[in-house]
Amino acid sequence: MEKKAASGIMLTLLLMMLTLIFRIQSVKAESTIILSVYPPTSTAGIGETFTVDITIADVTLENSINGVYGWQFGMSFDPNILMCTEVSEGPFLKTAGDTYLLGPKINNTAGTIVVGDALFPFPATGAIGSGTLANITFKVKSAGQTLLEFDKTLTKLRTWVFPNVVPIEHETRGGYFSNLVIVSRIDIDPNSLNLGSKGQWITAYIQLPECYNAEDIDASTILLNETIQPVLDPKYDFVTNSSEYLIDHDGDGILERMVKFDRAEVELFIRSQGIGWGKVQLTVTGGLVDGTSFEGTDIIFVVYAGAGLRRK
Ligand SMILES: [Ca+2]
Ligand SMILES: [Ca+2]
Repeated sequence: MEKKAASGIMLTLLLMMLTLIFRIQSVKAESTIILSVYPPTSTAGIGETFTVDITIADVTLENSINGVYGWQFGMSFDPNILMCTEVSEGPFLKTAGDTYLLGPKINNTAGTIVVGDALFPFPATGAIGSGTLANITFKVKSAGQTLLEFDKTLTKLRTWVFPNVVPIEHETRGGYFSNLVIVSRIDIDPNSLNLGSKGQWITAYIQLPECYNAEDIDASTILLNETIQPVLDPKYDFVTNSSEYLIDHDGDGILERMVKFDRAEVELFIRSQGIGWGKVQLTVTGGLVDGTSFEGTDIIFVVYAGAGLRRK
């Protein structure tokens, strides 16, 4: 009886091994497992902190052989710009069992992080699906930009195929941090604003320095004097049609991003500053899709005809 049971187990194991070998050979045909920094771009002011997730996506029993049993990643950043203050374990691996976190080893002089995590004891199957491996918190030391880059030799995924620990193929996608403020040229139309007069819009043309592209401006981040959002309603063609919002208004050969602000809102803001006549400095701020900020100012003249004069 015992012998029969033992040979039965052996046969099952043999079949398992054969299946696994077949799976190992077919790994490349399956979808790719991707480790990423999320969000891919971050920004924060000096002295502030921000957190990124290290995520894993699309682990299946096919592309990981038997699920993830352990992960490790190495990451580098510019230590002049950022300081890593904390690395904590994410929930992904715990979905398959108890885990043991190795590290983190944070070096804020070199700008490196190494951390690992393993299932212990080994369950029958590792973690599959998508999720977060770890959360990394950085404190911003100075203005600048840096990649949050995976160290490919230190970044590993492992599965377990009895009796061996086997590497899992994967790809990595690093992140990017920037808190640079690039000075841009802003032209606001009209040049003189008659408070109370008719007209629907105040238009701003934003031209970035040459190494940047106005196309990369994220309109939803734009603010006039840190208060007023531009019109973003997609019912307007100038919001959705790039041939309307990307134009070379000043004719210097470089495209500008055009946005329109609600004229009544801008007027209300100017009045709330107690300005009825004279020069007003308007500042336009915003961000590019990669997290870089821009800022620029223009001066317009406010002319106020006065309520009484206008009415009759
Ligand atoms: Ca102007
Ligand atoms: Ca231009």
